[in-house]
Amino acid sequence: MIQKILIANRGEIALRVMRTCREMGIKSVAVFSEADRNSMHVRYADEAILIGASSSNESYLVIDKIIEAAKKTGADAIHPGYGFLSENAAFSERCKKEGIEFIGPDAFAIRTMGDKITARKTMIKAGVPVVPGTTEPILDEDLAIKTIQEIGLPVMIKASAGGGGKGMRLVKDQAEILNAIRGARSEALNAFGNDAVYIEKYIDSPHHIEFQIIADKHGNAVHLFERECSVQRRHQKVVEETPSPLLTPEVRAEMGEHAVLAAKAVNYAGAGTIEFIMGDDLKYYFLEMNTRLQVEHPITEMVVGVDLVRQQINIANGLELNFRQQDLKQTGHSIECRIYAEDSENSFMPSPGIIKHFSEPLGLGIRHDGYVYSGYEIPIYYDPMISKLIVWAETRKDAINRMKSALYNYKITGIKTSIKFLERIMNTPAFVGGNYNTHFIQENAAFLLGPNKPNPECEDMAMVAAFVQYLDKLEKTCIQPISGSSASNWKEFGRKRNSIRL
Ligand code: MV4
Repeated sequence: MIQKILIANRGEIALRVMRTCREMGIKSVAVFSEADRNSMHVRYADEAILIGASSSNESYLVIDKIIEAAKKTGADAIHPGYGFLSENAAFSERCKKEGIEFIGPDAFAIRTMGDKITARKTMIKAGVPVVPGTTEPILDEDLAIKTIQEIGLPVMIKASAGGGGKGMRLVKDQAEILNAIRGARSEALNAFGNDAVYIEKYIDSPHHIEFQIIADKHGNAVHLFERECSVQRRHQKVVEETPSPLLTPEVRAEMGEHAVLAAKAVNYAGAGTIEFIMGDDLKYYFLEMNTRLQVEHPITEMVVGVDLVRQQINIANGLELNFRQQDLKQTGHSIECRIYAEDSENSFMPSPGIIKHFSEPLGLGIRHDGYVYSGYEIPIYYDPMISKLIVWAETRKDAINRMKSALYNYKITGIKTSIKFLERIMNTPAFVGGNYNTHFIQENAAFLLGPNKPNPECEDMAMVAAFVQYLDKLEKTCIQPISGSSASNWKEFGRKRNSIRL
């Protein structure tokens, strides 16, 4: 049985995993970068190991350093959290080779689902509905044009190595086809080192609905119902809720069965998520599988009453699931709001810096998964999400009211946050009415963005800051962090935007 877990992550998710470790009597090991010396996960863990410089390329993404830290501390398992190495097949494989339990799926499942063309083929074989489209990479342009004529415009061209919105092109006109394919292929090659692209029929204004699944190493798999994640901005989720206001009991049951089939098709073990897109006609299609614990997992925990991290650890220990599908039900309603260190009044400019005062809301049905505290300086190097506010109530209406109240009681000074923006979402008629899709933020922009007009200059700076992380990943960053400066480097990135090759 696992005695000690190294958490190969930082921020709120590192703390989240450690809390369950403590409950289970399992020791926790934190790893941290230079920028995270004062981070809460370092203080909370039983042990902590410095693994390198601030850039995640030199710390949280370096497999050798994580493995070395696990060996040094005698950790028998590694929990990767989300992001960083969580969906890295080579990392899962390496842990196995080193005799360290990877708390997540094996390399086969990660690889199969990571390659979207292979995932589509696997789903078709398993009887899971996929978006009408191709199942082989587009190599021949004439054939592509013919195929698109058969599918019918509009279509989406997607990178097989992509996902989460990266490397996608919408094609509305016949005349755009060739440019879109060539553009998508070169973009994909550049970003992923793989230029395979495929074609899907475009589903207009879809809902994003995902199913949580867990599977043990003995072939048992169940779903823990859905999460409605249609409130997104630039492929970043902002609000998630469960149950989905859209689903009927029949469609929910059928989607759940398809989600379980999807997991079984790759001999999945662990916690995972099957993403579907759904049209207003309630027709749904497999989009991709996330082979990790997700940011929004708490709303499932609130409504189903299962600790997903405990389940992951039990599965890693080789235990059988101790419940069956018919034992699970949804009780009440849960909503999660993601709090970002960004200025939603000002084109979502990143807003790192020192937190002066921090006090989170408390009370019945309120859960706060965070990591920042008064006096903490939010580093520029990582994701700007600083916490997740999760509420539970008996009905959707009560949950919205509880969320409004909790947001009102959430006080953060010293930096800008998205709290006001989230309060506006909770007051938007389409959200309150439960009739919204992935175009929600776009369609309600005037109401959501308040009196300030978007500033194109700021949009540009926010884009650049977001891009720096991406470029960093590609080892193409041409900006050096300003060492020893307490000034916000995020703003510096904005000022230096002209020096970045985009
Ligand atoms: C689509 C689509 C419409 N039709 N595919 C965006 C993220 C990536 N996972 C897939 N995405 C989409 N794929 C077809 N065939 C629309 C989107 C999409 C979207 C999907 C889920 C949540 C938010 C979205 C926002 C814009 C576009």
